[in-house]
Amino acid sequence: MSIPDPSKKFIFGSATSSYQIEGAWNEDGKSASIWDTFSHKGKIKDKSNADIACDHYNRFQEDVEIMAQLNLDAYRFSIAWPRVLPLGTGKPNEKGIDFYKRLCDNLLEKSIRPFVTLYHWDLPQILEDKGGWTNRDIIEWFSEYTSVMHNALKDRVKDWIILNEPFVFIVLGYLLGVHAPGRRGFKNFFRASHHAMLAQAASARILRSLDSTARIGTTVSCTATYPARDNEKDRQAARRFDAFYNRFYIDPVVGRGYPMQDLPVLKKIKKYIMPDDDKGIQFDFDFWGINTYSTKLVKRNRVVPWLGYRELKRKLPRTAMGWEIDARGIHDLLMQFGKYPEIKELYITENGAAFDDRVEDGRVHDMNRIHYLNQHIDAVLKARANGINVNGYFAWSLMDNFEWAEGFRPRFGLVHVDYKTLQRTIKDSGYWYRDFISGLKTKS
Ligand code: IFM
Repeated sequence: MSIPDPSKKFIFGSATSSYQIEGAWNEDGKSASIWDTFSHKGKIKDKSNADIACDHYNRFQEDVEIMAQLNLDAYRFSIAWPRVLPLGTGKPNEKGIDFYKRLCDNLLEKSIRPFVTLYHWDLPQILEDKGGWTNRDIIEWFSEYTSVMHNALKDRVKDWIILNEPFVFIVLGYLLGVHAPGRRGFKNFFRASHHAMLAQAASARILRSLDSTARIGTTVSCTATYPARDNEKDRQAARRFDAFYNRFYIDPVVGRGYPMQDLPVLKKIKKYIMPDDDKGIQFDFDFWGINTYSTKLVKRNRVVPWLGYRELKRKLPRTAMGWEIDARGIHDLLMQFGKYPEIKELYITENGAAFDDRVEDGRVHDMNRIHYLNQHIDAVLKARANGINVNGYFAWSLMDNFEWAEGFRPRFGLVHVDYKTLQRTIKDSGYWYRDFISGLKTKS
């Protein structure tokens, strides 16, 4: 069994995250994460929780079989920190670690390359009780966790992703309080942001020092933004949006600093920056992962406090999340960040759409998703043809799962999951993706 060669060929995969699919929330020594606590408090739209979710923890072999049937080159998944370090730090939980080893072994047997995300939002509750991301000690906690996971998976994994979408877990979890841990306010937001950047770079440096052949990346959520009208006011609004949603967690890492010029409110972060931190948050990643779903049209609006822009709704088709469908965004983001000289390689680490899917006679005819994927993959390949070094696309998601504060209603999967029976049904989009991938393989 060997790790598939990370050569320059374009890879197609799919992505998931631990809390959204694993279930087994308290099995085999796992402790509670902030999402267990948050959902158990009834904070989710449909009052659900992911105690069972897709029960992937107990059904991972079946799921890897499905991935093989879909012809996937790669699978991106995340580690549940409280499953492997129930106290957040200290003694590792061998049973939890063993689960990820077995998952990787199954993937490698099928020649599916594992891309491991270290943090996709399920912080151990015990660390949140000490302040979570607002406590600067998280740099040490996260570093320790990184070493434990590297030691556990070093023979099985070459591709590491440090964080998933800092914007989302920090803005929604620490500024607006609509995601776990449900905290609010600028103070929490800026502290958590800066500490996440420091912890991210520290973790990446540890991986690099432990394994010079590891490929180390991180992911960001991005939304291409366009001015509503062709005037300076709206262009400025678009720059502000871009600074906040897209560049806030990229620019400081590549040495450009927090984009305070474009969005003055970001200056508040200075209070939490200690001497030498500007170097401490930098890391020369091997690759950046872009997660993107939609685009925005914005207009200057002084009434909206501190942001100074307003989003405009368009008459575009929408997904079940209400997100407008506009495939030019994925192309334009790749062009924008692919032109950063500091960025070596890009992947689309998430892209996909939720629709109200139904199983009919054992099939799910999700033409709308096929159309969405087709358009978006096309736009990615166009950016590649335009000279951008983008080398992979991961569909979100392998299977329907727990969509955070929205609960189980939105279905993003290539595979339908019946949450009562846990039966998996490959959707038409899954078959389409399989055929699309094999078509490309036969051509190359
Ligand atoms: O389900 C999420 C995922 O966890 C992070 N990126 C966006 C997806 C869809 O909302």
